[in-house]
Amino acid sequence: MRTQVAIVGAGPSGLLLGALLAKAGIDAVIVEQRSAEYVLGRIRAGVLEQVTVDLLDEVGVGERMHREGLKHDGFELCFGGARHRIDLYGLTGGKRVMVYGQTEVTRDLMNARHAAGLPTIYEADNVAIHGWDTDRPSVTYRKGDETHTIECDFIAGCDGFHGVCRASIPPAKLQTFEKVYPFGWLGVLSRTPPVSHELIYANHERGFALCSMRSHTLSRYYVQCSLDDRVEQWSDEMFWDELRARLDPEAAAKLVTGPSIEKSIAPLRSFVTEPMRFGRLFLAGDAAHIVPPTGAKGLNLAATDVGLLGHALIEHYHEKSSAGIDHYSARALRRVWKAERFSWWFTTLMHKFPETGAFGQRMQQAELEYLVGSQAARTTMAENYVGLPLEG
Ligand code: RFL
Ligand code: PHB
Repeated sequence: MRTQVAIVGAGPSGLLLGALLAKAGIDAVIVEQRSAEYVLGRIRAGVLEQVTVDLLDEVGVGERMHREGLKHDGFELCFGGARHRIDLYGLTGGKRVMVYGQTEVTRDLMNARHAAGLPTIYEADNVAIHGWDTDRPSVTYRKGDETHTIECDFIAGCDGFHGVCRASIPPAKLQTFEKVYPFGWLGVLSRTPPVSHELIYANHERGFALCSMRSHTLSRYYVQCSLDDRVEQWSDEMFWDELRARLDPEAAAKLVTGPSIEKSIAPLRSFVTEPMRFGRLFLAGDAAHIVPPTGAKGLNLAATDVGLLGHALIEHYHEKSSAGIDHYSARALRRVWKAERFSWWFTTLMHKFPETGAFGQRMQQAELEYLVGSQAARTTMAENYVGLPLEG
């Protein structure tokens, strides 16, 4: 088989890149190791920046998002037993975020791809990339008893943190930067109305908590947990008790609980690979970088990476210019590092770090009080949360 761009991974970055290329008449094949149902079963991000919303509109899959997504003009910080609002809309001159789950974004992109008859190979085994440092790259995979080869002009590595693309680069050709946090997030999805109409990020001496949502009837909650914890050790009742204990009295009293329909533990990590291009291979999304989820930036960075990459490839094919693909890595990394900084800062501000002791706790308290008392500090936080401009 021959195509112009072989995309490895059918998560949000691979599917969005496929949609951008298809709209420009560029051929692409997506190869995914899991089944479509498995990909849709992963409960992950919930908050979209305006740039992500714009990209989904650009490829024509925004209709359901605009109908069912929830526009949020602010969120709340909870500490010392009280909540304080960050007025995103007022502080950023009219910007907001959209609460619409990654599962739904993925479903919309998958459905559009299927309806257009575009090729996605699910359940591909032994996916491997070849010749990315030559003029004739290719991707191979096994399906049943047969090995298949896709010859292509470029390979897009959209295969997440554990994917094969970054792992295929000789270590001497890349530099990685990493910080692993000494805790995880235990997340629960439940068919209950959200405790509040906006998100609540809570700093508490027992640890961080987050109240989020997917709709008016579906809630998503998280509590900071130990990396040694196992999901099976956490009954629903224990989870609700712990969440309640970390909220202010009013939210704790209003919390509606119910059976969990999904429960999982995610480790927290900051990670960046430089560069994001190796000859004819481009990395995008979680394949190139990871942020801790506190700033809600992971999916948004994945979307802006493929926005830059998609437009660069279109420029290459339509205008015979390599400027976009030559600058892709540097342009993407500028934005990546700013989101890394914000996610690291927000994580550090909100979580319990046993090793920093009482001094660390007082520093968090002082910074939180400074934030709620200073419009300048709140503006900085708000402009990062709604998403920094694509360039700059
Ligand atoms: P994905 O979603 O991991 O998709 C990669 C795909 O590649 C496939 N794959 C392979 N395919 C073929 N061959 C191989 N060898 C392969 N290896 C892997 C995988 O099966 C998969 O289908 O990466 P992508 O597309 O770059 O998307 C990134 C986002 O998923 C991620 O950044 C976000 O979910 C992060 N994130 C959040 N981001 C936000 O912007 N806002 C949020 O509110 C937010 N909340 C979160 C999050 C991530 C979380 N977890 C669980 C890590 C909350 C959580 C709890
Ligand atoms: C989520 O709804 O899953 C979510 C929301 C905000 C975050 C992280 C995760 O910062």
